[in-house]
Amino acid sequence: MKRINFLQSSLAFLGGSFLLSSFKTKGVQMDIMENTPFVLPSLPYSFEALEPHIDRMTMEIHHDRHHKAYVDNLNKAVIGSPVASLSLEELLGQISKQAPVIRNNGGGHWNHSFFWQILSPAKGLQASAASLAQINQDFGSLDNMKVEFNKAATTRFGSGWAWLLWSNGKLVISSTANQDNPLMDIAEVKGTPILALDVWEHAYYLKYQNKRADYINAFWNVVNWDFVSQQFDKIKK
Ligand code: MN3
Repeated sequence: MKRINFLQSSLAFLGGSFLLSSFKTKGVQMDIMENTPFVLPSLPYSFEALEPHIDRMTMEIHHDRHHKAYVDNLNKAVIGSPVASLSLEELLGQISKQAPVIRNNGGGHWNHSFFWQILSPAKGLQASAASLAQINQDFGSLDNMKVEFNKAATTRFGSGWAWLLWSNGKLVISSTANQDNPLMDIAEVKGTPILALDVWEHAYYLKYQNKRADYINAFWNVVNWDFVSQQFDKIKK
């Protein structure tokens, strides 16, 4: 009998409504032959949906090759090991005890699964009143938050991510190297992300080449503020 109870990714992504709790699902019981405790989620929109801000080919390669490789390599690394029974978030919370291959690919899987939900082709989305009030309290204004976020994204040397996260009772900006994230016990700034931007060159180089700042500016046109606000609301509950 196959006992597959994995991340329920396809369900979690229905309707563009992402359930972060799916990442917490302790459901990696599986038949060892199945070999897939972690699953590549579908994009909740088409590859070209974010054009002209993020181009079709970048999205296709980014999702189908880069993200898939993180999932495949993570599965290979955990199969048959005691950590195969942990949820992804549990794994990230004790990443200091894990091999680099799990840190890199586990982070890569979580970060990209989150990032696809941060993006949306929908026009006119806005931060909720509650999240906007918190942003105003912690940054002065939405524009100031963006300035600080852009700075973190621009100045992250090499490959990494920029974050807006809830940390110690307030919203803060941080950036991490490679596929690290604020959920990891080794993170300099730990907390719960509500907004993220991938600043690896693979995320923008086809369209923007070395002009990372142009990619960062374009990103704000495709932010899914509904999703961001939902992440904030979950934290405040
Ligand atoms: Mn990437």
